[in-house]
Amino acid sequence: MDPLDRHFRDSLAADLSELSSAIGQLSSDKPASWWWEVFEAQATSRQLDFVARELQQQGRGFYTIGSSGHESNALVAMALRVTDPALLHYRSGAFYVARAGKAPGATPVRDVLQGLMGLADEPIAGGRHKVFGHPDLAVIPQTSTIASHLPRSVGLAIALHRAHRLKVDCEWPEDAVVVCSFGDASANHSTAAGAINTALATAFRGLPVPILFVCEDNGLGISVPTPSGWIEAAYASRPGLTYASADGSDPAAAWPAVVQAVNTVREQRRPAFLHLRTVRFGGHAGSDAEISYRKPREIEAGYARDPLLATARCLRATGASTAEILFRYDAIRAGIDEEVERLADDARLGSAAEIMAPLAPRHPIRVATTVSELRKTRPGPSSEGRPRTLAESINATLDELLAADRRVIVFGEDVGVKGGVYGVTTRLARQYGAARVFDTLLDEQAILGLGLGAGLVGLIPIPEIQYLAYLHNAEDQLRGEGATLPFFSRGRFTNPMVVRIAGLGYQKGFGGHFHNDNAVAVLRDIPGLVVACPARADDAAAMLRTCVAAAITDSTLSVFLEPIALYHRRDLYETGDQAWLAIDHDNHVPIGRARSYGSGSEALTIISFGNGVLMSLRVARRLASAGIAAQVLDLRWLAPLPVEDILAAALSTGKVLVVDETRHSGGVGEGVLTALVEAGFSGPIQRVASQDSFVPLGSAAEHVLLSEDEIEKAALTLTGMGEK
Ligand SMILES: Cc1ncc(C[n+]2csc(CCOP(=O)(O)OP(=O)(O)O)c2C)c(N)n1
Ligand SMILES: [Mg+2]
Repeated sequence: MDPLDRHFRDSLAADLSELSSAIGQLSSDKPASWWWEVFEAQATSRQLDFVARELQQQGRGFYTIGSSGHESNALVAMALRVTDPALLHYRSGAFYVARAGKAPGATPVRDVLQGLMGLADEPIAGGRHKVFGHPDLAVIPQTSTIASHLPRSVGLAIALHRAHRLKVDCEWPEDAVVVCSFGDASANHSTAAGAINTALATAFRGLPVPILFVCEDNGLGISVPTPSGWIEAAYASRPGLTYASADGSDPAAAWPAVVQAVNTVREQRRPAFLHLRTVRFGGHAGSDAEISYRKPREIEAGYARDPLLATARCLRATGASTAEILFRYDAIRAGIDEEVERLADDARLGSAAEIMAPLAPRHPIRVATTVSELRKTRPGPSSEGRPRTLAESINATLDELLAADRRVIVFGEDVGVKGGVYGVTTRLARQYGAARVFDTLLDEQAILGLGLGAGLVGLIPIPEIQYLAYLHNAEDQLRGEGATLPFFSRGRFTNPMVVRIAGLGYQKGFGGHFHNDNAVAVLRDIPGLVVACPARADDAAAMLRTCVAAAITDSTLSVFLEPIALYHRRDLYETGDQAWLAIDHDNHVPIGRARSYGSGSEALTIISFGNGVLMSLRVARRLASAGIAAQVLDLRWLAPLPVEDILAAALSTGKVLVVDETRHSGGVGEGVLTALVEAGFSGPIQRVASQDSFVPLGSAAEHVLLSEDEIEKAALTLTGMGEK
């Protein structure tokens, strides 16, 4: 028998003789039925922890991080409504069961067991991960990355009011409280610190931020102690943050603090921090031998703070007998065992296709229809008619999309009154108001977190990341949070979003790595993520519409990578030719389709994207004067790559030069070459790319960034005209 189980039974039995006087001191205005509800949730969670470890030993279960010692988080669920969105710590098992207890027909035991056993019928992740989540319980599943759910939670709280104000169909009621729980070590993570700061800074400006932070403080992060008093020191006196402290080992005393915290958020629509002091039983996980870093005395001392025992004592104070309590405790276990047997033959995920189904649903025809609906709402000349630069075209298309669909919001650093560092969002804030086009804090995690939360409330967020280099410090919000949500919720929860990012090199006169960053590898391997990279104004308009339509139709998460150096470019070949401007002819550009400059009857195909398209077209003209015709293929989409179009273009000319402005290692060109080789293309292939370097200041950048001369030289070599 697990020592914790033994301790609970023994202590309860001992209470018969010893605790009659102590029981008299317990005061609670709650009736017996209420305490039974709490006990039910806590004991179910506790017994599930025991069962999780047994299942693992039997090779039938795959997850042993438990909630034992944290079960007073059930009180938080008791104080909230089933419709309050919850993003939970992995030790919030009793919260989950308590919330399910408020929803008729819910099956928390089966849900958790299916998760532990990795079964395909598990209600949220379908066997993809062990998470707490349920669409009908407003529990949004979380990843294992500690604290990474906080930016989204804060974003959800901020976006909730915006959605209602904009009269957008929103899944969560207007007076909802967003609750997010996390551990004490997690509270130190910069992601948590940043998110809490975002909540406070936003509330400081007078905006509603109805979020309850629950720090389940067990004093340990795996083996590392959190100094006693630190959480209180860090959060008890933050401006605008209501702090409430509750001892989880004394649920009767904790309850008023929990209620006060919830009510503050609900009524005042501002953040509160509930410091729920807990204890951790059974080590960090089944595999963690805590005896290697904790003294046996310390471990045993924790048993005295068992919340389940404390609730049992409250029950006794209401008149319940020890026998009744133990009977219920055992009956819960028996019920779990029966459920395990019922699930014994249930299926696990059986194929890559089944596993990947929720990753990136794509319905290109429906997306095309959505595009035309968006266009119908706003006919007229706004984004068509005259030749535009890339920046003007993106601006006009954002304008069009904002006008066409009230769910669209545009935000980021300096995108509001200033209209963006490069003027891409100019005039939009004035036209659509601060509820829809607005500046954010200078924190990329907060920007993406707001986008992730806004997607959950039914908005179509178009956040801007000011420079590609500054995506990297927040990239996990896309990778770990955004892209995984449909995967871990079978598409039930999604975060449609189009993240505009200004990036890539060749900004003459404005140098240095951070404004010329060309690292996109980190985006290209994120499953399901679409990466668009328009080079010209007409493509930019069409591709932006496609991304927004895909967000609406398929909840697609896209990155829209805008080559800064092309924003205001007008000329292609010669000064004043204005040949880089383009008219938006409203052509639809499906995801994953390339654009060809040329017929395919040329001597070679140059495959490129972004700045490389402009450089390649210029080189193609030089080649033409040397009698060599070259087709230029603009990939337009860096993920998924337009493999069919790449192959067709390669086969049509028989020779391929890949022109890649990103780095030689990990650059986009690697993917293009691989696609060709895998498709069996056997003609000659060459690749030119930028150096494996950061980009230096000023004209020194030319030494590491791919140049037109290099492209030309490679093309001549490939066609047998170059130096031998
Ligand atoms: C970003 C990140 N870094 C490291 C880990 C590995 N890890 C998992 S849990 C944990 C400790 C978390 O402690 P705390 O927040 O106090 O939660 P507790 O497990 O004590 O409830 C660590 C380091 C992780 N999951 N995510
Ligand atoms: Mg901890």
